[in-house]
Amino acid sequence: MQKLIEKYYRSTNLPHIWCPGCGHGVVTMSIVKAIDKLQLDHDKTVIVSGIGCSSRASGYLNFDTVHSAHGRALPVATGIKLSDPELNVIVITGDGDATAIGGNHFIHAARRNINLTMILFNNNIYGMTGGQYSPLTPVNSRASTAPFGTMERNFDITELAKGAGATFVARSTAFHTQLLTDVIAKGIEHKGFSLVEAITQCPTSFGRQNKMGRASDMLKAQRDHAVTVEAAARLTPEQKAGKFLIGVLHQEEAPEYTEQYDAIIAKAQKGGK
Ligand SMILES: Cc1ncc(C[n+]2csc(CCOP(=O)(O)OP(=O)(O)O)c2C)c(N)n1
Repeated sequence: MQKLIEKYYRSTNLPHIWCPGCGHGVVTMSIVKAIDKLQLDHDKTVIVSGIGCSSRASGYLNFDTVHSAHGRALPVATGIKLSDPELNVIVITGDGDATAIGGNHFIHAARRNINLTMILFNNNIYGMTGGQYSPLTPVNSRASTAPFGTMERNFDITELAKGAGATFVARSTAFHTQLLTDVIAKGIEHKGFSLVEAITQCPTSFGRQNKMGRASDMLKAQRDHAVTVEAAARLTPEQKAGKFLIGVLHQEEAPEYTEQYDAIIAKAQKGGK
């Protein structure tokens, strides 16, 4: 662990800003472990984030990084990837950042199948700004903007990604860190748009409002409600009620955007033939 911190973190930017018990540090370390597992070239790996507690992660990582604007990590990452398709471009975002202000960018990046790996830190809430509900806040939850409970149904972001055309979709949690590292590595290896939903606990802004106990209780809830894709295949619908799937949820091959773009440039250079 110490070696990974020395190799991949910007010690000058530490300590981090995250609250005690927050899962964002665990998710960040899973990204680092995936990068290390794949031995990605430091000089060919770029990390782009939006704005939020989760998006602070880019500042702690010692790569070429962009801490962009709220909801705009994907357009910035798209520009970087188009300028040099050889780069590994990893996007770090939160549930509010990615699915509210950034929701339109999200569906179009998925539709284009551009070869980016997006890690969505889903803590079910706008953490940084004090617990407002996001499109991923489970319906009937309390939030500072919904003191009597949210009435809007939440997205299942993995289903939305699939429907929008993402060719790799996976989910894990801050409790299931080995699986999280594994699916992030698979997402980076996949050629096309990859979404990894990383479920992470926010004891301060979400857990406290919803009486979910301490951070350790929230981690236990992740443990108790998650079922691997493989285990789910053996369960009855009654046994699966109230559970969510973790692992690789969807993978397919489809034309990748930067390759298609190069082909269009070549065609234009030949006069459109
Ligand atoms: C254009 C714009 N609108 C609003 C904000 C305020 N803002 C900063 S972070 C944030 C919420 C981030 O929530 P989320 O993406 O869920 O990440 P978390 O903090 O929970 O990790 C908001 C609304 C902003 N910085 N820029």
